Amino acid sequence: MTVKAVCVLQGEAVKGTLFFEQAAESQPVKVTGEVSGLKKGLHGFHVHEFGDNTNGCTSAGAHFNPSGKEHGAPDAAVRHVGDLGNIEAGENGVAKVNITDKVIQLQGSNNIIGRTIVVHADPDDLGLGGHELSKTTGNAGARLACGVIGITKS
Ligand SMILES: [Cu+2]
Ligand SMILES: [Zn+2]
Repeated sequence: MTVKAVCVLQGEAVKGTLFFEQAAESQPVKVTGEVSGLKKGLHGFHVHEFGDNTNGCTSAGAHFNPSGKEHGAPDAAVRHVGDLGNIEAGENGVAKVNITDKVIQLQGSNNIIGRTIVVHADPDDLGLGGHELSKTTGNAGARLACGVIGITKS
């Protein structure tokens, strides 16, 4: 069964809309969309644990990590479920998102629906930066925008 979801990112300057689609539980999730208002370059892009934005993006908690692993790159063997790496903004501050991921799901055990997407100020070092935060957050800095992932019409 195909499941579709959407996320509207809200921040002070950064805005965006993301679309999620998964054709079946055994299939990867496609994430597409656009984020604007960014500084040129890489920005950490994650699913955080809670679908709670009551105190802004802070309330979303840490990276979605149901199996208690270390932070890593999307293609690494060891990663948080929520680790989607980076998105890259051009001169115009817009990042086009086109990600296919085999770990996040829209159904079953690693379901991200009801959780929060966060876009960060700095690049995610993918766990390799040697900073004290590399293995937990990728040292991606402030939370510029966030939004809860919600089910949409299939
Ligand atoms: Cu994050
Ligand atoms: Zn992580």
